[in-house]
Amino acid sequence: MIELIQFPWSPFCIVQRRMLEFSGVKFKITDLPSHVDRNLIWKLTQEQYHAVPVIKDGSKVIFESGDETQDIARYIDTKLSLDLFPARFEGQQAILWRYFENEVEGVGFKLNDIYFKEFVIPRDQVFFVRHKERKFGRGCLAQWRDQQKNLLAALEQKLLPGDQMLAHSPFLLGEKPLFVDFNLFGMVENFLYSGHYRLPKSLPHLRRWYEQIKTVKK
Ligand SMILES: N[C@@H](CCC(=O)N[C@@H](CS)C(=O)NCC(=O)O)C(=O)O
Repeated sequence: MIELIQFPWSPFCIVQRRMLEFSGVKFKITDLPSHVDRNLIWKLTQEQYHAVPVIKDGSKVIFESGDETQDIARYIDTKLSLDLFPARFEGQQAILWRYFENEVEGVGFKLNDIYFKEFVIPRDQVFFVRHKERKFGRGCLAQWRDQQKNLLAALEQKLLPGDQMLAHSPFLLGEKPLFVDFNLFGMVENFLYSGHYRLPKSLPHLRRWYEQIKTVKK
C-alpha cells in the first residue's frame, strides 16, 4: 500500500493526498510526529531529504529530486494510470504549476501561517517561528498579520487568471482534471486550512471548480 508521509496543512502534501484520493486506491497517511522531528523521512530517504511530502510504496521511496520536479506526482500518475500528464499539455502544465507554486502559494501560506498557533502543537511553535524567521526575517509572522488585508487582495489578484480560465471549462485545461488542477487545489487548500477564510465571491468560477476538485473521483 502506498504511504504518504506529510503535514496535513502542507500545500505540496495536499496535492499528492488529493491525487491519491482521486485515484480511489487505498493508501496510508502518516503525519510527521512534529514540525521538528524529520527522522522518519531522513531515514527513509537514506539521509538525502528532510522535506515533505515523501511517498513509500513497498521498498520504493519517492521524493523530489530537484526544486523544479514533480517526481512524486508523476510516480503516482504512472503507477495508478491517472493520465494527469498527457503529452499535449506538458508545456502548459509546466508553466501553470510554477505560477501556482510560486505566486499563489507565496501569498496563501502567509495568510494561513498567521494562525499557526491553532495548528502547530505548542511544543513546536518556537521551531515554527524560528524556521519562518530564518527565511523571512524577524517578526515576519506579525508583519503578515498586519498586512492581512493587502495579502488577501494580492491573493485574489493571483487567483484571477485561474478564474478566467475556469469560466470556459469545468477544469483548468478542459473537460477533465489534470495535474495542474490538483496542484492549484493544494495551494488553495493550504490558504483555507486555518478555517478563517473563504474563496472570494469575485471568483465564482474558481469557487465552483473548488467544490468539484475537492471531491472528484477518477
Ligand atoms: N518542491 C517540493 C517542496 C516541498 C516543501 O517545501 N515542503 C515543505 C513543507 S510545505 C517542507 O517540508 N519544508 C522543509 C521544512 O519545513 O523544514 C515539493 O513539491 O514537494
